[in-house]
Amino acid sequence: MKWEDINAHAKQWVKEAGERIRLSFDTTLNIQTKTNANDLVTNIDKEIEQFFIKKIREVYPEHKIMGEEGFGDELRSLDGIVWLIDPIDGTMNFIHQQRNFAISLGVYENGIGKIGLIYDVVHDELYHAIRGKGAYINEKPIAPVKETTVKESIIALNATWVMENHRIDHNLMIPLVKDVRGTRSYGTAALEMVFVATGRVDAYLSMRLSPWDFAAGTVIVEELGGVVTNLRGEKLDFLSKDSLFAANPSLHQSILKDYLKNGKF
Ligand code: 2AM
Ligand code: CA
Ligand code: CA
Ligand code: CA
Repeated sequence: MKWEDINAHAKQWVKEAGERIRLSFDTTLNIQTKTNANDLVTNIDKEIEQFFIKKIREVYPEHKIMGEEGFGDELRSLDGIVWLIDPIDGTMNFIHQQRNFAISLGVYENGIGKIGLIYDVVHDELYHAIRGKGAYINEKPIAPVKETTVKESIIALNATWVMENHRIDHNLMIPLVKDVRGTRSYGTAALEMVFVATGRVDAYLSMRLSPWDFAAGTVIVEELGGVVTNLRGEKLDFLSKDSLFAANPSLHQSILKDYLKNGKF
């Protein structure tokens, strides 16, 4: 019952936050930069994170909160129940396109993902899962992921990772990009994980993300039989930044073995 109750509250708050974001399309955004000129944040990112924190604190004062915009708690562990919140995932898309962004909410207990919600605000599509209870798009169940081979797969990754990059050996990505059926870049980690869950893409790779980017998506992808690790094939810890590699099981295995095994990620 506990997780159903938390999930019901989370769904209600996510819908309300989505309505606030839709209303913000008619207002002038206050846009600021964070770590670099292309790392953007708006007043709406901050307001939505504060909205969730207020709601959670009212109903679940004992829960802890990790939010991208820093209004939550400073966590040193994932003990207890922790909400991992990304108020707007895909802020650049939100600003430039008014689409291709989502709200991402994960609820974890002692580091284990229990609930994942990803709300595609513009399409009014709420992807949600409770561990062990199935995954849904709105109220419709999502089918388990299908296995694919590299040559019949579409993979999502950002084009910058295929260019020369100080963090990785970019030559490693070139054969993979050549061998797959196609590549896509959506600019929103949360929705890219949802696309793995629904089979719209077969894998998603990213070099560096934060726990709020992948917490909800991991619950949804794993509930449907997909595999989520970092690019070294190791489990994520949901307290630290890491690379990300989500895919159907057979594709995950073959990409790790045939393309990534010598990578320095
Ligand atoms: P964000 O929009 O919540 O910041 C863009 O390719 C994806 O990477 C988005 O999901 C974005 O989340 C995430 N991301 C993580 N760190 C980022 C950074 N420093 N700058 C821009 N996007 C970042
Ligand atoms: Ca951001
Ligand atoms: Ca994000
Ligand atoms: Ca964000």
